[in-house]
Amino acid sequence: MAAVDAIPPVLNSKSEPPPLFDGTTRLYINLACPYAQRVWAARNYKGLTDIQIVPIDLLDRPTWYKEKVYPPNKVPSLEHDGKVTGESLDLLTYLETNFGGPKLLPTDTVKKEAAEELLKYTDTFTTAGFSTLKKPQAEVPEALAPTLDHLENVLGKFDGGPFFLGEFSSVDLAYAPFFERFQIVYPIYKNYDITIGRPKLLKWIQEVQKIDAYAKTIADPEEVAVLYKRFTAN
Ligand SMILES: N[C@@H](CCC(=O)N[C@@H](CS)C(=O)NCC(=O)O)C(=O)O
Repeated sequence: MAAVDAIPPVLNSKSEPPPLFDGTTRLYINLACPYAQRVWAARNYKGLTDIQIVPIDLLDRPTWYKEKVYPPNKVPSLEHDGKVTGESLDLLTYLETNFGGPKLLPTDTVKKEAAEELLKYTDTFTTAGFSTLKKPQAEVPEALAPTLDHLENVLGKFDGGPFFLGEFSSVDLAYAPFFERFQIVYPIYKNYDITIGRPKLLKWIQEVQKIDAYAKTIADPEEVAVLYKRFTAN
């Protein structure tokens, strides 16, 4: 079981902004957002506790977030060195380049190429995952098979562990929050287990969720189920 870190209060439309651009590094997230979770878990893994976590209520968003922090009005975003940047995959690289702690991206050429390809492929995977939630149940296994089978085959390509590159990396963090959610919602809304016949994926999900830095970011499964109902056609 992961030690539970105290999560700061969620800021909403009634909340005052933090003292912006005072030199503090802040990671703005939403507790249910899989994109933000990627970066939050990377921050934990690297032990970057100086990066303050600022959870935002996206359904009752503070106006200052868009006006003063991050005009695209999405999470995650990172306030660092007098500027704010976003996009979860870019932020994974940003953390790697600008902060210390254990590395999450490989330097080895072959693994670097594999990482780039897999990070690029996350869009294909998330698009398939979300669009298939809207399909009739009978069409689900076939619609998801190409992406899930591709990832099942990629796993195990490298020795050294159950992770995409062998060792744990940003690639795992890029996929894990979405698998976490799809593994909850597909059985409920589509009577389909995404890991059936895919033992490497199942093992991978279990192993990622054991990593303390990630475990501390796992969403409440009941909240995920309720939230994702709107992505289904049910
Ligand atoms: N491409 C962005 C996507 C971020 C994103 O869509 N975040 C959602 C929450 S999970 C959001 O902020 N939605 C608010 C909105 O679109 O207004 C990333 O990778 O960071």
